[in-house]
Amino acid sequence: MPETTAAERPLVEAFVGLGANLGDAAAQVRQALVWLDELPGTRVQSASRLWRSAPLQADGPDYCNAVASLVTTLTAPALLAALQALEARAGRQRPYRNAPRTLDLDLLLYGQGRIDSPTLTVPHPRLLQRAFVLVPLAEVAPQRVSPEALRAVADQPLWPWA
Ligand code: PH2
Ligand code: MG
Ligand code: MG
Repeated sequence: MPETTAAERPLVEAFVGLGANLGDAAAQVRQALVWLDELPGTRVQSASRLWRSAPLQADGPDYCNAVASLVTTLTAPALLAALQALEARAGRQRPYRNAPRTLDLDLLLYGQGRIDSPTLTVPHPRLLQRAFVLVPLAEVAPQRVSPEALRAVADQPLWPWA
């Protein structure tokens, strides 16, 4: 079978979590939103506000977090590879697990898809544990976040980025 071309593939709505806590974190998150919109076959439909939170199970400065809603013809593995390339473009280093980073781009949701491969799990496995993901996700896709899910992380402080 030949591979499908982008024109043949359906448009899928995907959600990406953005985070940074090294350098000018807010500028890097804003730059990443521009880069996401430039990916092949991809448009940023909307973005949440930028949020500040303390590192959760991690160290370093406060994080700047946001969530973007995309429509894309990229497959989930192709989108994941594109996100990793953008992290590298932002100078991301990985000295140890959950180290402070210039840019983190996590694929949170890919349509209604469920993916469990060695390299990709969708929905993101820690989605429901993190206020810094659920609160901005609820801004761009309120129907994808239940009030119970928000209540369960309400003890994690989060502030609009100044
Ligand atoms: N990302 C992590 C670990 N901890 N904490 C906050 N506040 N924001 C993040 O984006 C974050 C984190 C691993 O990716
Ligand atoms: Mg992450
Ligand atoms: Mg990540």
